[in-house]
Amino acid sequence: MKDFKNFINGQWVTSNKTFENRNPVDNSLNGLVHEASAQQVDEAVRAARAALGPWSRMKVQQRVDLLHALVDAIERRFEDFLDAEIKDTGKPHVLASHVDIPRGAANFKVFADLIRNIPTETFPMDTPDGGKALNYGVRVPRGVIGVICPWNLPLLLMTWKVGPALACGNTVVVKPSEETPATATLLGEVMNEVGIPAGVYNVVHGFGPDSAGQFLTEHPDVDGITFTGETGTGEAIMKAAAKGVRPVSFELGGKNPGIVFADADFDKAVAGITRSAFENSGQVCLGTERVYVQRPIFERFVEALKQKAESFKMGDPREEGMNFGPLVSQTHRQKVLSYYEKARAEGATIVTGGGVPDLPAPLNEGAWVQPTIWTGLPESSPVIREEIFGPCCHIRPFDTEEEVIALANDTKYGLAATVWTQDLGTAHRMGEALNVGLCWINSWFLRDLRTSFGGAKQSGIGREGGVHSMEFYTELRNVCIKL
Ligand code: NAD
Ligand code: 6OD
Repeated sequence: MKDFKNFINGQWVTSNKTFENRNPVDNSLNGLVHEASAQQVDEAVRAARAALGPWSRMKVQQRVDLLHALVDAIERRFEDFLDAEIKDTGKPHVLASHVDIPRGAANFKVFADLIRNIPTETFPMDTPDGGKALNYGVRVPRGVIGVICPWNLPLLLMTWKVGPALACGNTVVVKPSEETPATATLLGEVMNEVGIPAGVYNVVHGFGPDSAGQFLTEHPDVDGITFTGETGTGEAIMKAAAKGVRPVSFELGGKNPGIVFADADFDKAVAGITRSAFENSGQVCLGTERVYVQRPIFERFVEALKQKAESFKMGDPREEGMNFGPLVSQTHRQKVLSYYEKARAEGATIVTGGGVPDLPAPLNEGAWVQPTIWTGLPESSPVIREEIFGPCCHIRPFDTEEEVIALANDTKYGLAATVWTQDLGTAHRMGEALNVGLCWINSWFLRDLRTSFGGAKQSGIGREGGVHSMEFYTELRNVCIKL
């Protein structure tokens, strides 16, 4: 059994208040998490503040070398990270080993490389007295960054923020999700191993309200808050950040459309929507919970997706061939099952699933639900309007491009869309018409880390990725020199 301690100023810090961390595969106990007190969060912020000067003034090449050493160390301890992530989330080995952990390392590499190659603007100017002046931009670190993370892709989403933050010369205090403390804690060990100075990376464990999340976001010495999670939590954090007018970067919820035109490559579209609806058991913010299929292929598509959904293999995530895991927790399972119940009560046609799978002990103690497909619900249904964050989707037929654009955009969210068509004109028109931050055509979750990432409407504030991350993790200063 593990003890997940706070990592403050390079030291392991215990708390007299602990809570259990359970494996959602079978509800077995992974370990105890040490919940940080307000005083411990304050110590973490102070440590980050003290480390800020030396870290930000360190030669860029030295900082870059340390981050590369960190990448090497994550790769060396790949199996430890894999084991921690699988135990915390129950996600299949194939997913954690191909997506989560490699991205954990890549997030440091990409931003370490980028930081050496960022141009800033210059504006030579004529002055009123007939002379000359030169304006140029300097990017300086924002300061101490509070990083609040969700549980669905714990290492990937945490390092997606910590990578650019550290590369730009900031220091961080990370509050991982209470559901998934393991990889953020392990990263502390690796930080010490490679010699990242104490206080540059700190981890405080706990919950949101009246716990480490609130203590961190309300702390007056935190200069900026980057958050990934639910839109409602974003509202609470925004209120906390308003005190002291601290900037925020938000990656929030979604209710993303998947759109399949009749001219799409049918098999690729089915495979693509299978991934976007069910990967990570639907616990991906970019996932597709609303599918719109053009009428001529509607029946065939529903049948093909049903077959895919019924072919997933559930079980021990480390076993060969397992490709579908449980939800992250019993609490989240209750939420997802409540939508399964709502769909039934509203008279949806349940194409497949709709309940809990019949699994042998000890898996029957885990947080499993069946992959589920519905048809026949009105667009006004909460099942179609609200983010469920489970392995489920509703499929509806459409006739025209204009109609599907209106359907897809009729939501308070605007995170992502996936569109399947072989017509280049349709592809371009959809890329322009869909009100989202990310539009994938004939693909889904295909990531180039230099591109912008973020959501429109209530799906987020700001963009991260490549040079866009510099907008949040640095302040741009204009220097004007009269020559
Ligand atoms: P959540 O909002 O419940 O929790 C996220 C984090 O916020 C946790 O660490 C939690 O402890 C903390 N928190 C909660 N209340 C807080 C408060 N008042 N003050 C400070 N911190 C607080 O989200 P979740 O359930 O962990 O993750 C699922 C959600 O995240 C979904 O809505 C999903 O769409 C969203 N998400 C979005 C993206 C994106 O890139 N847009 C990516 C992944 C997940
Ligand atoms: O790929 C990324 O950078 C990213 N932020 C993915 C988010 C996935 C959400 O669940």
